[in-house]
Amino acid sequence: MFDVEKVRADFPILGEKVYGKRLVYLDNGATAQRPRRVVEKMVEYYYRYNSNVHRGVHFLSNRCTDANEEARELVRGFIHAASDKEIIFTRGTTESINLVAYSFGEAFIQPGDEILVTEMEHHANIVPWQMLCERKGAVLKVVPFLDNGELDWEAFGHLLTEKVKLVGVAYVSNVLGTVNPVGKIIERAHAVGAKVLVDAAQAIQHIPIDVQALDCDFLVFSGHKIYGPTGVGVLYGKECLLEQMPPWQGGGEMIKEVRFEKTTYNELPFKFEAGTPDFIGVIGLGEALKYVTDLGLREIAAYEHELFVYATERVKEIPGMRIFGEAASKSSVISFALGDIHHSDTGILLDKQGIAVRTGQLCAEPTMQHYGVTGMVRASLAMYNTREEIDILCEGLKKVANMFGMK
Ligand code: 7TS
Repeated sequence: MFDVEKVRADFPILGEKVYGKRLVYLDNGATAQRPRRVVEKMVEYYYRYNSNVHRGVHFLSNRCTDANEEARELVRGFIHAASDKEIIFTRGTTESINLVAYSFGEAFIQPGDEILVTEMEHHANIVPWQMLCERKGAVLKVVPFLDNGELDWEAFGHLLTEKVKLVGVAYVSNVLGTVNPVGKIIERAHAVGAKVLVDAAQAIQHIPIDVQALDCDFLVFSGHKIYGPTGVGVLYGKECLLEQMPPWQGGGEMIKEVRFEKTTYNELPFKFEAGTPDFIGVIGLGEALKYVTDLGLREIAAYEHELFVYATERVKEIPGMRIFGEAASKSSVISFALGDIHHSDTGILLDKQGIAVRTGQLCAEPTMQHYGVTGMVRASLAMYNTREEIDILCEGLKKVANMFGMK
């Protein structure tokens, strides 16, 4: 049984008040909160063991190195990768995608090749590919989505030709909440020889992931959306591909031998981890994954699904409500407009009631353009949210509607 009150007690911030009102935090898609044990683990390492990794002979350095590599093993196990060599630590989803766009691009992309992304991607899964296309004379193609928020499967079929070398797709859209059929996409892409990068930034915290079962070539996520620290993220890549890709940053730790005539590179995963990494962040991420694993991702997913269904039903009851994205398979995100009230006004008036939501373009301008809107209001749920908080959101929205004279 998932005990939400017990989970909430692990997150000190949830007991905070804003403007004298109890905080209702519904901006988890932007960043989730951290449980006490993640912060405490990091504090412990800062206070007792801090020392640079992979280079010391002394006790502290070895302790941090071991903890850093234990965290790598935790990530490997969490996403069921075949080897620790396939787990690269980065600053986050954005950096992971940029790494692949640069390095995969250098190794595999020729003029005229195509990169396929979807219309519902976050900017982080659009702009690095545009930069790659500009650098290499490749072409970016876009799979549209239908008004209900589902991918246009027919269009995908037409666009997926042998020219496509890589498909970049969000597992879960940060705006529409759509859970894309990544397994099917990967199968189809592989049939024409294309590789697939799965952006799991909004999936890792909600859906159990097995990269070997999915057979994805790359999968990326950020620590801070799965109750870990900011400034650390993961790139999973198949070893055979990572082996063929050049390093994207040069510096300490990514080398085997440095000579002015020629430098040779370290083995995986270190080839892609130049410089001092955020090892305390990595250790914090490992603790966050342990925390989630202890609670049980399946139990979390079941609780969140039930809460999401309740939230969708309640929000829909509000007169003048327009929800963007009603895919058959959806997760944890409800983006909407309330009548013709500007999204910022709705957000600010909810904020005054202690309710934190995100407003604006949600780093997904093409998705906004699809619906012809300048922005949306988004409530995004985490495992510690409750039905009571959804009720507070709905009451808050009704107050906003009243203030604008909506019936
Ligand atoms: N991809 C998706 C699907 C995302 O939702 C985000 C962040 C990113 C990539 C980038 O992650 P980062 O950790 O590197 O910044 N999404 C959001 C959001 O929806 N609101 O704020 C950040």
